[in-house]
Amino acid sequence: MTQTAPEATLVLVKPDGVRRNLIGEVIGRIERKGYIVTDLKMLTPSRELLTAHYEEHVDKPFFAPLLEFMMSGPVVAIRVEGNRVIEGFRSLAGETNPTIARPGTIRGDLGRDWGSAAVENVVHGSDSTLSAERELGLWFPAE
Ligand code: IDP
Ligand code: MG
Repeated sequence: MTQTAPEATLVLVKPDGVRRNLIGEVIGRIERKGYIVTDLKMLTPSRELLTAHYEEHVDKPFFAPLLEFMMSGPVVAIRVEGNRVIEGFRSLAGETNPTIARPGTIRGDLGRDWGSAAVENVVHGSDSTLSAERELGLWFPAE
């Protein structure tokens, strides 16, 4: 039986998740689902990295607060592998807005509206093959 190489996605534990000591909780859910962590690092991202990462949102009204939030402390960047992991992690993460994200999801169980200008929702996950490749290249550049 032939098998294709597993898909990879970029997961970020955002600054709110790190501040609230949820790194292990997020990684635990990824691992219990059966996906494989293949690379990981902690860093406080630069404005340049975040501008490239969130390029599709540069013209949105929430872009400036989003960058301030994402630069407000360390994040954990994780490369995760598995068949259909891009879609699978988005499903684990739940909807963008943590107020209405379904219970059972990371954002639904662990997030809420804290009244900040940027939506704080614990995690990021790539939304397509193209963005996963682009984002993994930004956060885990080849040496
Ligand atoms: P996603 O993270 O679920 O893919 P996107 O629409 O790509 O959601 O937005 C990127 C990030 O920007 C969100 O995760 C959230 O932190 C923030 N964000 C999205 N929409 C808003 C908004 O309307 N106001 C403030 N922040 C937002
Ligand atoms: Mg997105």
